[in-house]
Amino acid sequence: MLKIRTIFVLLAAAVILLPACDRTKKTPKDTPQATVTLPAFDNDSAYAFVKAQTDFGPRVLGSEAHENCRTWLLGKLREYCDTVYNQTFTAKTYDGKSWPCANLIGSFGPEKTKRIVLAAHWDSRPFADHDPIPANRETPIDGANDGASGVGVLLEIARQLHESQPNVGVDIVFFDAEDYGPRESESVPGDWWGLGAQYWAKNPHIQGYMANYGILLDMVGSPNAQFMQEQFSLRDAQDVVRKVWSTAYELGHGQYFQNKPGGVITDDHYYVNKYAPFKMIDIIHYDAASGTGFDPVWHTMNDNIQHIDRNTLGVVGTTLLQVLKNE
Ligand code: AHN
Ligand code: ZN
Repeated sequence: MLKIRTIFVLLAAAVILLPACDRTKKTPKDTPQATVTLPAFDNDSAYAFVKAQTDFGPRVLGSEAHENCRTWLLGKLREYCDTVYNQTFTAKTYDGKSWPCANLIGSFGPEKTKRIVLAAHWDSRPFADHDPIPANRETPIDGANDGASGVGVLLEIARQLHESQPNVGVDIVFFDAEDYGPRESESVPGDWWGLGAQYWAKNPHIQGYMANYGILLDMVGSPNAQFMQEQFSLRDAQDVVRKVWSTAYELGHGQYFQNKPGGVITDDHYYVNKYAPFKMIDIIHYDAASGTGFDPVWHTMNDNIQHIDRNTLGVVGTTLLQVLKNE
């Protein structure tokens, strides 16, 4: 009895005294306050993820680098995501060849019905057909910007979501066989670009798979990139374009995400919009002055890690994290 009463008295005293103690214990101004850490996109980490891919060498279909990079990407997805799918398929390219390929999918909150797809392609182009030096035009490219930049941003997003998940479900999709289209000098009728996206849109990783919308990243690593509003995205999902561009504007990234129409680009999102039951937009660097509409290094041997600006990766990654948080 006495013991219980003693404990009670002590507890009561503590309740009365603690707030008083708090008032007298002033926190010095230079002492960091205990705060809840919100997920923050790490530009350096995203850059390291881009470099890790280019360090394998060109991730061209059928190459050892392609296979090694696939293994590495699967490992990273398994480290960060709740569920991972290795969707293998055979890609038949315009030259009559067949290649073992894989779309790689990492899901967060697989039980959630409201879902957003974030995508990029992880293969790189087998020939630098736009290189200014003719002797380089049969050489495979690193694709630091064309491929690896989007994957790098999404791996960093996956790393952040592993720490703190948004309310919405997220599926990160790395498409294979995007960039084995015919050379500029060739004209081969048919849909030879975005073979992985075509396969996934027709054969989703889960039967009856549905998302609210998708966002594709392609060439998101150039210094001072300009993301104009790609025109298939405007045609098919103008509301998503508005949402992403206004989020970027609110974050102070209006210089990158410009409120102007850009190119008309048959990218992976085009095939998702054609074959899947939901719409996807494309965040892609647009350069009206380059002649191709893309970055001057596009499909050249200069599309390497030297050309990647971690700040641009950060602008895109921060915008996407905010879009997810707002859902
Ligand atoms: C063309 O419009 C020829 N290609 C757009 C798809 C692409 C290639 N994205 C990156 N490389
Ligand atoms: Zn390309």
